[in-house]
Amino acid sequence: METQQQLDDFQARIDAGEKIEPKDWMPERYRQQLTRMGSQHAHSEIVGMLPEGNWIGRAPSLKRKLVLLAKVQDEAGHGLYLYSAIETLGESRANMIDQYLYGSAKYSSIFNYPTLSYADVCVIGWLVDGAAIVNQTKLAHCSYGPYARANLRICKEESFHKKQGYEMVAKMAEGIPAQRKMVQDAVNRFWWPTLMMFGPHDSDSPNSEELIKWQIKLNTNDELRQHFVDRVVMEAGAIGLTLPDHDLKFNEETGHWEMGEMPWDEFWNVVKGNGVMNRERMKARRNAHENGAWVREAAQAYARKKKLSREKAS
Ligand code: FAQ
Repeated sequence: METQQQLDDFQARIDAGEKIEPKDWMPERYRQQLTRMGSQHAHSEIVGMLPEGNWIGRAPSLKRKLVLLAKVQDEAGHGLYLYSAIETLGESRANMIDQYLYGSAKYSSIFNYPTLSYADVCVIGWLVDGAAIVNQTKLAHCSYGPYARANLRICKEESFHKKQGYEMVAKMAEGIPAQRKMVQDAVNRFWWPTLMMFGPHDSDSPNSEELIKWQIKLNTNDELRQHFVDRVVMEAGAIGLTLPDHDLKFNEETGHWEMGEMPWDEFWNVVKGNGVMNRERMKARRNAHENGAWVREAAQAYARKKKLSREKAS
């Protein structure tokens, strides 16, 4: 039973900007919400390796292959930081992974779109990593210590991802007409799905109020989306690319770029598992998990053997 006093003391700690650590008392609902959101974040990083991994063997030069290989490997690392952080809330990694591969846990909608050309990889670096940074820079200051620290580390690597993406997009944008066409086409296809990464409008976001009260989220979905749009409009203009939103216009009064209405039906369709690539992504992840069972068993057997020999020696 949680007493009102416990809840009030907890809220006072949050309001004072204190970090909550794994052994501290916390409301059960705080634990559940963080486990839900943080584990979905971890799953997204892991699924997120698939669209770009598809292009490692086909990147146009050794340099581009090396950069892409390093980036995709970083995403695996981000997944691991996040699973480790969320495990401290009491949920086992095996359960979280089970929930996502065979249960109802979600992962980011953006990874259910195909990567049709190499320009898609460049645009993912610029836009998708760019959106992830806007979101995660805030999460790096969230109230739960392990999740905040994991996001801080992720952001350092993610900012390299974004820079390499923008550099590639800029190079293509100043290339021959076929390259400019290819990169503009990638921007056109990824623009709206990238904006959907920030989640539904605030009025349709059932979790935001609670998450903001507990400083798990520091900003609403719409606030972060706006921040991202304001930044990207300038970046696109600087390299001569257009964004596929005819309603995009600058509001002198607010100082923000107003955007058109997003294709929300498409968003909910993808979230419900009916996007172009949902089934293929899940199949690839389940296969990888099942085919990797022997590696996990071998690693556990090795750890057991090491433990036994340490115990014998002491
Ligand atoms: N996709 O009430 P809200 C990356 C669900 S990492 C799918 O607003 P909330 C790195 C939501 O779960 C990208 N589902 O939810 C990378 C909820 O359903 P539930 C991932 C979505 O939690 C780059 C329902 O809709 N980042 O990209 C989405 O307050 C390049 C109602 O929504 C994170 O996960 C969506 N886009 O806010 C890797 C960051 N949006 O669970 C490779 C942490 C909403 O109640 C290459 N997460 N839903 O059944 C967050 O900041 C938040 O969870 C939001 C959603 C903002 C995503």
